Amino acid sequence: MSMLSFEKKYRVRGGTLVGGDLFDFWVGPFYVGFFGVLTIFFSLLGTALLIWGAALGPTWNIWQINIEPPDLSYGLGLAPMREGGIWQLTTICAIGAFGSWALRQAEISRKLGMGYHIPIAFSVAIFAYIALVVIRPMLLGAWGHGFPYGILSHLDWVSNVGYQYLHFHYNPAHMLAVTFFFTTTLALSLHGALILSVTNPKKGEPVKTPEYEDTFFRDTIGYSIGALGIHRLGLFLALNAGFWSAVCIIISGPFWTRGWPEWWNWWLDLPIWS
Ligand code: UQ1
Repeated sequence: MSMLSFEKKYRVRGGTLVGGDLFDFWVGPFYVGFFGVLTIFFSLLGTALLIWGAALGPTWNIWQINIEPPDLSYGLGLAPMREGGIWQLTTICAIGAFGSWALRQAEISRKLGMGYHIPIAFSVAIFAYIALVVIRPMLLGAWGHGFPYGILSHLDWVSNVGYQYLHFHYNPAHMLAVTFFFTTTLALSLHGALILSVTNPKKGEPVKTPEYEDTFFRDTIGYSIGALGIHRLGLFLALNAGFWSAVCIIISGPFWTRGWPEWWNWWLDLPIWS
């Protein structure tokens, strides 16, 4: 089926999560929907807030623009706009935009009769962001523990929070997250290379069959995970990368306040060495 006749068949009303036919239409190639409208609303408002915050600041240098969260003394209360309120409203807009985007993905999945894998995967990325700017600040008792919105300033925040725990690479959840990130790149590079190698034959030669894919890996490592399996593995690796990233920052402060190298003293403290 050509793309044009496919779209005629599947671009039909229905499958929305709220509001029935409200906003159930397309603009050019884009599905709009209630959550498309919400995404645009939150994105425009959030961007306007960031531009306002930049206009108040000392620089228009794109690298140095910085929108700070409120001072720790404001605790979990609302701060005046110029003293962190802009950061607080921007955070609400960001969560609103990301959440609406995930729900728009869910509506499109429903329309197409597909699984919800894409919005679920995206939700894990949203969870990692919410861990940084909502969950950890609430557990620590102040919005000021959120990270600042700026290209260089957020890098400084990551560096400073890392050194606050002496050596973040000793954080066991951070170890898991890093390992999952690297393994994700390994899996995707193997998979991408394998698919391109079998689907780009020399001129005049046919595309190779899945048996070639399986045989390559059986010949090299004695095992092939299979065409469906590699995608299950890839999704599992990527979701775990995001999940353990969120865990590693949530436990830093709320559940462990000393240096992370010291956490490993549980090993030296085992009653088996004497
Ligand atoms: C694999 O076994 C496989 O099945 C044929 C793929 O599918 C196309 C792959 O892309 C890759 C990378 C593998 C190898 C992966 C493992 C974990 C053995």
